[in-house]
Amino acid sequence: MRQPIRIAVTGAAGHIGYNLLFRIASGDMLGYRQPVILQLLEIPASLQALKGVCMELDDCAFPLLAGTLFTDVPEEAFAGADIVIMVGARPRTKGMERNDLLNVNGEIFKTQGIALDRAASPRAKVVVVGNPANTNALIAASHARRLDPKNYTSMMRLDHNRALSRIAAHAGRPVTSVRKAIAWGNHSSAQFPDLYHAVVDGINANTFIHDPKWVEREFIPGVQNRGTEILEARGASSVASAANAAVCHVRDWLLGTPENDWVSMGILTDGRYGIPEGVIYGFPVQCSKGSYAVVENLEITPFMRERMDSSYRELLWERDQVRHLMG
Ligand code: NAX
Repeated sequence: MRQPIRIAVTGAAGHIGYNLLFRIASGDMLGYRQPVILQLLEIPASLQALKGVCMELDDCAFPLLAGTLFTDVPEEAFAGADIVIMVGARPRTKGMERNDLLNVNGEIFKTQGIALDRAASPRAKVVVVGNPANTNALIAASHARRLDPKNYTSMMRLDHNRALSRIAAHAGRPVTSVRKAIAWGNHSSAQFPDLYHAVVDGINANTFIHDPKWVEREFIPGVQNRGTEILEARGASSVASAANAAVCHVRDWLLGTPENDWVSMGILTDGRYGIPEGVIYGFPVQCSKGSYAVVENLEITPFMRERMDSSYRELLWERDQVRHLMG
């Protein structure tokens, strides 16, 4: 039997948490031979609910679930964690401006970033889901001393998956035929979903687009605003698809991306593709055995450049709002 992998999940009693934990414990994330220990964090007011979730996890009798702990103390949840999935965040409420949200949640990611750096495994891999995900990840990464800041990522995978699914529907092909979509930039409506490098059954996706206006009028805004569309239809935000995206993000990071494909991850910038260093930005990456590498040498047209820079400017603005929270 393999050694169990310790997975910390914050906001574990929330909606995404409830959809995520059972997927992890069943083996969907790390494979059906890999035992896991879940280390779950919540605020004190939600601990009772989290206790109930843990009771349900027990009742599943998952063969791979080697242990569960729940707590409201960040250091306890992060202790020795190999993977940290940071979902817990305050929702945006009525009357709250975007910079209020940045600050309220930024405080959480400062506190938890410090605790994480003290307590987690030095090789821990971190993915931030709680919004504004890219800037929250940046705040947590800025407090990394023992940990490698490159191991702090934000989740762009929901946007990536949304792009794949839309391309498949437009081309009239199964989603398995589509590869190499990209969600560049911020996880916000300023992201740039890119199908220009995508392929369908090995052929450039452009071949399947008969109306060039479809990309600008439907594909790009459709992916950018999908969260709002779901909120309106369901009366609640994306939950199961977000949990699924977190499963995909961690699975591919640890187990590797399929050959001749890539995924989108929010990672610390280093100047590549003309995006200056110092923000967490969505890039196409290929992963192997727990490391990732940015896909190089993709052609960037002026149309793409404009959208990529605009997403960068939004991230710069966000960073300015939370500078006082960064280490
Ligand atoms: P919920 O409000 O259902 O759950 C959030 C949970 O976090 C709650 O149980 C709350 O008690 C807990 N929490 C709050 N502060 C905490 C703290 N300091 N420490 C630990 N736990 C804390 O929201 P849910 O639908 O689960 O969404 C969670 C986050 O994901 C939100 O910020 C949401 O905006 C974000 N999303 C991000 C997506 C992405 O693609 N990156 C997509 C889906 C989702 O919108």
